[in-house]
Amino acid sequence: MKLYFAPDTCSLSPHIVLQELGLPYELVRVNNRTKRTSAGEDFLAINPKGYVAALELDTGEVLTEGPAIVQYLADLTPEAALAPAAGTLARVRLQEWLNFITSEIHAGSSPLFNRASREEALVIFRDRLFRRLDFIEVNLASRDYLVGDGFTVADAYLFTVLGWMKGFSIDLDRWPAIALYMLRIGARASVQSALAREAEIPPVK
Ligand SMILES: N[C@@H](CCC(=O)N[C@@H](CS)C(=O)NCC(=O)O)C(=O)O
Repeated sequence: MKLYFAPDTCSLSPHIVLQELGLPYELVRVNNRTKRTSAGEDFLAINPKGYVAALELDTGEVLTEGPAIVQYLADLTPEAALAPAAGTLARVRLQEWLNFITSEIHAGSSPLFNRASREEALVIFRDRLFRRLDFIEVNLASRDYLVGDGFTVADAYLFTVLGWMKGFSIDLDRWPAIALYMLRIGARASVQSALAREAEIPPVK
């Protein structure tokens, strides 16, 4: 499999999952501005949506959308228990979290990345994001992981998007359970290895 990634983006989530599962993969860096890849390809020909993450399977098919990619990967190795079995309520709980993360935190923080956003709009988006973080805080106050007793793909995704908050000058220490969670997940070997492997690949022009 080939994972198309860009540093400091949501592609870190499937990358962490690949590391957790110990599956073989090739890493291809994408320049999100020029849409060229480290392999010299036109990324738009691989993912016409033009964004990472994209996972090319050994069949040549390309999967996009982070929540779909991580569930596909988890189901390749069910014994790793990175997602409850499909068809169970526990799996739907996982999907409930993945959807919350993708729409409320990932997409919800997009305006904060946008330099053209007006100050009044930013205040509204920050306030909404803070309320979502309050909700996560309540949940993490009584447990170490989002779903069940162990690390799942939802944790890989939440860790990834919460990692952007520092860049928005949002100090996660305001939410103590989240701050501890970030330390706990960030210390995992999978996270460290994924970050190290991404740093090894030079920028693409
Ligand atoms: N809905 C997509 C969104 C992916 C996304 O937002 N990718 C960003 C990085 S986090 C990106 O590559 N943006 C570049 C662009 O849109 O041109 C998903 O959940 O995978």
